[in-house]
Amino acid sequence: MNVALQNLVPATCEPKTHNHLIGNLPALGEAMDRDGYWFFRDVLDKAAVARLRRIYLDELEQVGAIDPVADVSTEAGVRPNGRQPAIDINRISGMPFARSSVWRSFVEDKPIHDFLVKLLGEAPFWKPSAVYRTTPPTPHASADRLTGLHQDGPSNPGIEFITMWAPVAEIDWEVGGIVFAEGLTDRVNRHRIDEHGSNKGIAPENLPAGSLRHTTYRPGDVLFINSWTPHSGLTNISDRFRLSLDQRIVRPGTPRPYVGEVLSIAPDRIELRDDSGLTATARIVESSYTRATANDVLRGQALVEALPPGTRVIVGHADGVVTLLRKTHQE
Ligand SMILES: O=C(O)CCC(=O)C(=O)O
Repeated sequence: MNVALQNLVPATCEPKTHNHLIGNLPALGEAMDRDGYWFFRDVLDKAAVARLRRIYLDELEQVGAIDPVADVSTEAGVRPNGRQPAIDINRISGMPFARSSVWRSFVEDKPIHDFLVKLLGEAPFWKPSAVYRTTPPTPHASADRLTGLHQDGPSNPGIEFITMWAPVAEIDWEVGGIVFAEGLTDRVNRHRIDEHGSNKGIAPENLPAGSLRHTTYRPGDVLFINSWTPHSGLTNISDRFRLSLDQRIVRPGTPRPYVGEVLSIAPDRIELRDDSGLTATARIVESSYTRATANDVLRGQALVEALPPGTRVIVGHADGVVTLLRKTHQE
């Protein structure tokens, strides 16, 4: 990369590690509220991560993006074979496995489940919006390497959650992965808000200098991000795929959203069957953040058409009013 472009790439520092807090729920809660993340080194069972990686690699092999890896170690990642698959392989949403609950089999793999229960003090309640990332090298995609600085909270109001982000193979500075701002946890919506009320990206210059964190993420490491913490993916300027998984957990002790299937929907109300078997109705009002999977707000007929009966949705709610209505994805 030439020097002028290099100057646009934000400077980052190493994050803290929070391994010493595991088992201390109050201290973990304070760290999440203060630092805006937990970063744990080498805590996830590597065999379980390797099983997940195998699924990613099978998919990439199937679409012809990599040559068979056979028994070669893939912890450090895999290289594209130079062929151009017919589908977009940045996220595996178009690939067959995205339609099955691969993330669920990973988090229910016993050592991973046991770690999560120890960490949270209870079994996780998932807010199901999984993203399987298989980013190929895209060296010229963005001069500052940021794919979109954002907070997860403002587009999911009424739900207290943390994002779990795990490398599936090694992700160093060139492979990219994720950058996140330390210490920015105040509940301020830092996005530009467009005329429809949709949250649009955060300008990097609005973050305090020196706040961004990045490290070489290795299989076994896992990052959890506060929903108010600004973060962004980084473009991949390496010669390997970036392989990672992200999913969301409702913060223990906070109200759970409905997660279930739309029974009926109108511009001002939704009725759904929650996965617990309960049927619920909630009113959609001006302040409800209503969307599909992208952050763009949908209203009226556009909303009704985007979420027809049978659609799986997540509904944040308070006093019978929708705070968030959105589609789940990749369950
Ligand atoms: O992995 C990335 O590229 C970004 C992840 C992210 O923005 C998220 O999980 O909310």
